[in-house]
Amino acid sequence: MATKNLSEYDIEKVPSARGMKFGIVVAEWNYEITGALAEGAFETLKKHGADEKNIIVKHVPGSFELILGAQYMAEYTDVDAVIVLGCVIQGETPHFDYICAGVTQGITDLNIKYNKPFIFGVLTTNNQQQALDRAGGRLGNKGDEAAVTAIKMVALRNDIN
Ligand code: DLZ
Repeated sequence: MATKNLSEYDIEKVPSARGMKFGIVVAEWNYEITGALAEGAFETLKKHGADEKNIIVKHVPGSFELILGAQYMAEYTDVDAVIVLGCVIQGETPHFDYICAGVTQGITDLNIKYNKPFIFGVLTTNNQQQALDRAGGRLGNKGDEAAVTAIKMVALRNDIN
């Protein structure tokens, strides 16, 4: 099965992000990748109507710190959704597995704890090329996908609430 292009989506199905507030937490580890994810997310939010002043971008050292960074964002700001962006590349030790498991569970827990969308924009790849392909390369940008997901989840909350 061909891998989906992460930047291709049905634009008609994306609600307006006007008036919505977003936090973006970006891991500095593998910044060549995560910086591109952040740029993609930021531009996609703006493209759909979010105001720049309603997008807070903060950095944390590595993907493991994304969880607490995202929690700070929820505790100390009034954002409607938090997008977490990181890139964990398989190395020679099991470190990869521990970080991926920790971040995945941590972000899952935050969704429930805060009753707010925390969007998982963490690339977990076998090598650098796979990450580049998904950070604005031939398979699009995971940051774009994360931004669209965040908008849709905030719109869902607004619709139901
Ligand atoms: C230590 C480490 C390693 C080996 N690999 C990555 C990685 O591929 N991607 C990433 O975002 N962070 C990595 N880190 C850093 C950890 O996420 C964390 O910052 C440190 O273990 C300190 O808690």
